[in-house]
Amino acid sequence: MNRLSIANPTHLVPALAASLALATIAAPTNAQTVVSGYTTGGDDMNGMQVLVDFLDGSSESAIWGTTGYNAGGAFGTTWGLSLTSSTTFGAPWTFSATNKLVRSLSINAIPGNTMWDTDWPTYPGTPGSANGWTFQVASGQAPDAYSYSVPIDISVGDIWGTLSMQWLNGFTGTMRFYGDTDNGTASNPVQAAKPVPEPGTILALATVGALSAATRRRRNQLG
Ligand SMILES: [Ca+2]
Ligand SMILES: [Ca+2]
Repeated sequence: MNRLSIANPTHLVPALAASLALATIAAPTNAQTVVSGYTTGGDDMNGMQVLVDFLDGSSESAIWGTTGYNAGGAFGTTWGLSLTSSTTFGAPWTFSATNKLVRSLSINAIPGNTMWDTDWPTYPGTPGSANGWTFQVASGQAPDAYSYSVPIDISVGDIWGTLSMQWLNGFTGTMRFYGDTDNGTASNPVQAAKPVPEPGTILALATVGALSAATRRRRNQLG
C-alpha cells in the first residue's frame, strides 16, 4: 500500500475493498482453512470483531486484542469481554456491562484467524479441531437465546465464524460462559464457506477494481 493511499483514506477504503474482492475471485480452489491447533488462548485471537447492540437502539464494536500473558479482550465504553487462559476449552469468558442495557453480543472470530468449535457427536468433527464446547453459561444472567452462524469452509457442522447471544429485556452485570475456539494457520487463515457470487456482482466488482487500479497508476505517475 503506497503512502498516498494511506494519507487519503476516502480512496483507500473502496480500493481495498475492490482488491479484496478480486483476490477472493482469483484465489485457487484449494486455498482453504487449515486448523493449526486447538489450544487457543486469550492472546491468540487478536482481530476478532465484537459487536454490542443496546436496548436503546445504539451499538458499539471493539476489536479483540492481547492484554497480558494468555489474556485478551475487547472493551467498549460501558462493556468488556475478556478471557485469561492458555485455552478456551473449559475456561470461562467474562462479559460485563454497566449502565446501558445490552440487547445482544456478537463475536465474529474470523478476522482474528479464529473459529468457534461446538460440541460434535463424533471426534474430532472437523479435522484438527479436536473437541468443541458449545455455548454454556457458567454464571450470571443467561441470554434468552444464542446462535452460531457463518459456517467455516471446511466445517463438517461443528465450526462457525460467529457466536451471538440475545437478551430480550436487556443485560447488565457480569456473565461468564464457556465456548471453545480454535485457530487457523498464517498461510491458510480461517475463512467462511464461500457463497456463490452472482455473475453480475463479479463483473461489477471487477470493473471497480480495474478503475481503482487505473486511478492508483495515475496517482503513482503523478507522485
Ligand atoms: Ca476445539
Ligand atoms: Ca471439533
